[in-house]
Amino acid sequence: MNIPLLCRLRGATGDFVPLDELGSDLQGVHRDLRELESFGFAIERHPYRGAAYRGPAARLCPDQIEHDLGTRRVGRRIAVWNRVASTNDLAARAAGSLANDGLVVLAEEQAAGRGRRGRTWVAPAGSSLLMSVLLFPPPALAESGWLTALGAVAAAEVVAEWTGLPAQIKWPNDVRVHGRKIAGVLVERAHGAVIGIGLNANIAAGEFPEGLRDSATSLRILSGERVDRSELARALIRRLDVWYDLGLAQGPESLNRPWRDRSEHLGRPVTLSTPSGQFSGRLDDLDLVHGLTLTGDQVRRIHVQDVLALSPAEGNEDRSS
Ligand code: BT5
Repeated sequence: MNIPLLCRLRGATGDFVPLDELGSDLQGVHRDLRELESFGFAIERHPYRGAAYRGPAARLCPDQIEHDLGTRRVGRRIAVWNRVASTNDLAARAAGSLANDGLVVLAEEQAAGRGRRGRTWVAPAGSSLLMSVLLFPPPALAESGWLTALGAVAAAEVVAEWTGLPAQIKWPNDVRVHGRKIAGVLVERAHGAVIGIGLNANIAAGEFPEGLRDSATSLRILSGERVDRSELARALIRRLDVWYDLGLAQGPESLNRPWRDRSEHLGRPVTLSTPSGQFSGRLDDLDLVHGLTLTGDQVRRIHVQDVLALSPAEGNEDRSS
């Protein structure tokens, strides 16, 4: 597919581009436009004025996602599937080969999308980003707490950028806007590590199952517009790559700042469940290496891996699971 031509049309922000500006071989330009149209891109043609971009394809476009991606590791290989059980399973299956480090698996639909502890992830076909990334992290980055934070930070940044709204991380793996969940992260470890991310892109309010209507949201609901999921996938892959690359170069601490900045809980009263009991206090610091600092009757440091659950100790803001 001629993606540079697509980019040229998109760059004209709705204006017509004369066909001779799209290439010197006019027959070739017509062929490339037909190919884009038959994939599903909306292109308007005019006999004299040329062609104008009118909207993205309804399905994910692998060529568009890969074009000029510019990442070092995440997205070195990209596989787009129509319907799978779970993208996490496909990514895990590719872990037999180190050459698949950075593999991104995307699907239009999951027959058995999952959350943590046997919960399900709901996404009408073609509505969301359902993405899994296979990585072979060095020991310092291999903790599931770090990998979960990586997925959550990257997803929150993309949501904030695309909506202009504050996107925050609810411990440990929810990305929320105004208290409603827009993305979730599921890290699974086998040989290698799989970071699974579900991000609600084009789900309309009425498309959520009854039980999620008050707790979930999507980019479409927040912005009032359908989003181009291929561009969204590119943005997410790039953010994952930036933070992972920084982690490789500078160590796990490098994710602390964005993780703290996006936390819903920092500076607030929380209750932590740990193997040695429950503790309440103000969450004064979040550090992926040194743990959580809780100030209550005394100051405690609790390692990220020892936090079984964290819940707000004030109000009733905890609307998603
Ligand atoms: C998660 O689990 O939030 C992790 C979700 C990870 C999904 C991705 S999609 C790609 C990859 N392949 C998979 O099979 N999974 C990953 P958890 O914290 O357990 O939250 C699950 C709960 O979130 C459910 O029990 C619902 O209450 C809620 N939920 C389900 N679908 C949702 C949605 N689309 N939007 C908001 N909330 C949802």
